[in-house]
Amino acid sequence: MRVLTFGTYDLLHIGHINIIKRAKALGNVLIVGVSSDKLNYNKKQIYPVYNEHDRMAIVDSIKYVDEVFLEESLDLKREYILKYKADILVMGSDWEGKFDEFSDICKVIYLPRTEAISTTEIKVKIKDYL
Ligand code: C2G
Repeated sequence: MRVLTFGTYDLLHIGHINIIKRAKALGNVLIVGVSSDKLNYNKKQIYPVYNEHDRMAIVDSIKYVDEVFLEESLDLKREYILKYKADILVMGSDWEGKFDEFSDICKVIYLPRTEAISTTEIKVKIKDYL
């Protein structure tokens, strides 16, 4: 089974690893769409701390990940699911219900988020510490 998931994965933390590990356990090949710098800027008006090349290299070096590609737009999910021949789309529970429209071409699974950690919280912590 081919599993596909998406995310920015900026300042990689245990919440990211937990979902990637659980996503891989649902199949035998895990493909990760890493959201581009431009996509993030358009969504949040802020660039990630690590650029897209570094984020892709970091995610690609995780032992559960078989393949990475650059997710250029939030509106191309259907195209990516078809292109990468995904059997399962996995997203964190913060996206619950948002991708149900793709259940005509693959299984859509939302996994619970890891509590009490996020890239935003890490940024705030570092800022306060300094
Ligand atoms: N995540 C998690 N627990 C956390 C933080 C993140 O399980 N404490 C999960 C998210 O639910 C997501 C993945 O880790 O599935 C990547 O998270 P982000 O880098 O924050 O990416 P996100 O903003 O969800 O990007 O096209 C999809 C979007 O770009 C998704």
